[in-house]
Amino acid sequence: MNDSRRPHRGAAPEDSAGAPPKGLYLITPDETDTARLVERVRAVLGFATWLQYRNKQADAALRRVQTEALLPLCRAARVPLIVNDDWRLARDLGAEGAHLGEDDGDLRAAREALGESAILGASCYDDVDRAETAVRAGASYLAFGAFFPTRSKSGTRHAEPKLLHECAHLGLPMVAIGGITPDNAEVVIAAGADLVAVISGVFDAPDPVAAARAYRAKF
Ligand code: TZP
Ligand code: MG
Repeated sequence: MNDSRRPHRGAAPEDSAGAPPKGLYLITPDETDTARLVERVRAVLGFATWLQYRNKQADAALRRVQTEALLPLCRAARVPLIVNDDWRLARDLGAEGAHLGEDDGDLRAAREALGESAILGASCYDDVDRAETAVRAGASYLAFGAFFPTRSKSGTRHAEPKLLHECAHLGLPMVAIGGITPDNAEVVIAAGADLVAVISGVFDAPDPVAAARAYRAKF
């Protein structure tokens, strides 16, 4: 279903033909019931290009348990697993990558620890300078947003689609995040987003499978 998924640890942010990844970058909801989390992810994982494990309700022990639970699922589906916030957890468990925001430590240190082939994402919010710095520090992709209102994160900075145009020359895959629905996804894709990162649009949808399919169909 998905040509840009890579099967192994150390997946580079491109497919076998060297093309940038495209599609749905699914992000997990704040689900503290691990069995339920696994089932919710399992139902829609086949539509995802990448999965990010993110859980702002979980403590470190639960995050480890949940990452361990998701890894075999992702391996079986050949979807790279990217751990939010914590590159050490990604390294310790052999996940394919980590996603770091401004409070999550040094990108360069993460790159060094995870190796050249890890998928290393940088939150760049609404900030071109931050994106340029992330490129130099070894990011594999740049995430921008929030493009639209979201209830999944407070205190977001608003990004305009034109930011994606402005950052295209940096040459890394660009991820758009924040309130992205199947209806508004086209706005950010047309502006240059390679992937749309989504939590509630899939996991809070009345029919998560239909929603995931709808995002996938945009690419
Ligand atoms: N970063 C910026 S907006 C956001 C994050 C993690 C939340 C995205 O969630 P949703 O439900 O897809 O708007
Ligand atoms: Mg973070």
